[in-house]
Amino acid sequence: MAKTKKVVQLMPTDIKEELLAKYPPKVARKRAKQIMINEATEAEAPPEILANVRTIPGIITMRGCTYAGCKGVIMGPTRDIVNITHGPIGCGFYSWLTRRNQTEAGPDGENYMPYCFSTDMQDSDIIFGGEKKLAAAIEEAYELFHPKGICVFATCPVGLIGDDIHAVCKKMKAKFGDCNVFAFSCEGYKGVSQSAGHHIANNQVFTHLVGEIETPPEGEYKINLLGEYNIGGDGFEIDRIFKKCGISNISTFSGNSSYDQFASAQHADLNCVMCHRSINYVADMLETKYGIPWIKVNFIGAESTAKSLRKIGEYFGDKKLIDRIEEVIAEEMPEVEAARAEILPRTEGKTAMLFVGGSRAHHYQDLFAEMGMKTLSAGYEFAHRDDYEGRHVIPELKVDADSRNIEEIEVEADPERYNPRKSPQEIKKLEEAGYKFKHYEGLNDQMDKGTIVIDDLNQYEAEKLVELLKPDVFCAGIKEKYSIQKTGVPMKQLHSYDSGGPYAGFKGAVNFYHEIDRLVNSKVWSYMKAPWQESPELTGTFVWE
Ligand code: CFM
Repeated sequence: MAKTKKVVQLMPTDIKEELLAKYPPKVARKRAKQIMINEATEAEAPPEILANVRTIPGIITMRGCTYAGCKGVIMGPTRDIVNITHGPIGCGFYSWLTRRNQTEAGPDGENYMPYCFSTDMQDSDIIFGGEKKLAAAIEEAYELFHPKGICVFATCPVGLIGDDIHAVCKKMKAKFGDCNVFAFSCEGYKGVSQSAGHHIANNQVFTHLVGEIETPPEGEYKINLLGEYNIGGDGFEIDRIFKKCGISNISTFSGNSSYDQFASAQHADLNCVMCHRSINYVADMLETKYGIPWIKVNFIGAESTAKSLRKIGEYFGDKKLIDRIEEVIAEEMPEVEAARAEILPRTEGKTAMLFVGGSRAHHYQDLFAEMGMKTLSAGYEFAHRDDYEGRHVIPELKVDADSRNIEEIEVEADPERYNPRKSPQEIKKLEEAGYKFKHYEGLNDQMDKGTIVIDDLNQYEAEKLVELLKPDVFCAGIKEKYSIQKTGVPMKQLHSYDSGGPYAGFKGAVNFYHEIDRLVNSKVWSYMKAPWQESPELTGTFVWE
């Protein structure tokens, strides 16, 4: 199938039409608003995209649930908090080490990530209530491990039967005295996707954990790295670079993190936001409560890494740091350049499609651009309009019933600890020199005119898109992997990295160049023939025949 010629003559409007052709009229109308032809010109903004709305029932979405976003994404990578899933065993089991967030066990060796803690709800708990069982599970975890923190996650049935998990946690916290126990109302159905889970998780971490440790950690040029989850060791590579530059990373939210790091986050002087979608709330709250400004960074791509480091240097404005950052970039780049020079003749002009979560479909375009590859189509599973169109649309965002379902917490300046790290004059001076605080331009801005941006892409549209545009590589997740490979197109998982990584930072870029080079230049998928392609009519016999 991959041998079929690319249909280059198709216009983006034709492609959109093809994607919608088989839908009933009502479904087609809704999907049409989520499929956007990027027509941005300097003067006019591209058309609005419909995002963060419910998936139409019956459509096989790529999305996950709210519990996944809370327990798996935000809290999952923290090693020394015991995470208990209150619910049937499946929710705990399927979120057990399935996201490749790596960790170091830390100097104390306290690492609960290999464990799967669940209350294993049964029919009787659904009928008579599961609060007693939850209290017993918390008690058992405390007695076995004596952790600094225990977190409890609600699954769908917990919300339906009305167990008061917050009251149970409060009681247990008071009982223990030396263990921070708190809960998340992150029932899977709570929002339209895992994005709701990020919000719920961040609110609770901010309320119950950030600011608990008063003693400032040592180090110069203190930052927090927000929205980096150490998938495939990305965070290790970024930390290696920070260390080399002399930048102290107080707390990563939440890759390779520990309880104490979250609890000390208020001591940083700058927040660097990687994944805007999952964490921009925390950046805003840290600014309002403690006076820490935030900037957007991206450590995916060697050029973007260098740019982000320079941005950090410029913020602190200290010659020692600025010079050191330049030295580090000069030391790291030759290896990157050598790898790039080697692969470029083979990758230049190839094409990619990226449909991932809420930030990677954008960040990875930098890496592909470094390889001379063009992104034909991209989109997010669960991003909001600001991740596509830029933060300037935030005031226009509609609050619907689904977003109202998620608690908004009121944050105020801390009467004692609020300390603006930069005066309004200093901020103004930096901004006049072109520096951007609280700024994210979104995915659309980077994509070429005529490319197609699609929100909440589904199984059917993914296959159709590949059939029509035949990219050289398709990037998404495990649910998409095999159906795409069966069309003869190589598929790269950008959630779990297919057991690979890191891809962040300088060393990560080199890894990525080599892997993508191998994928887009291998013919193996184009030799594939599904059984029904060889003999369309399958016959079978019963064993006793
Ligand atoms: Fe942020 Fe993520 Fe992503 Fe995300 Fe995710 Fe992930 Fe992702 Mo999978 S926090 S939005 S909920 S960058 S798990 S580390 S890869 S969908 S694009």
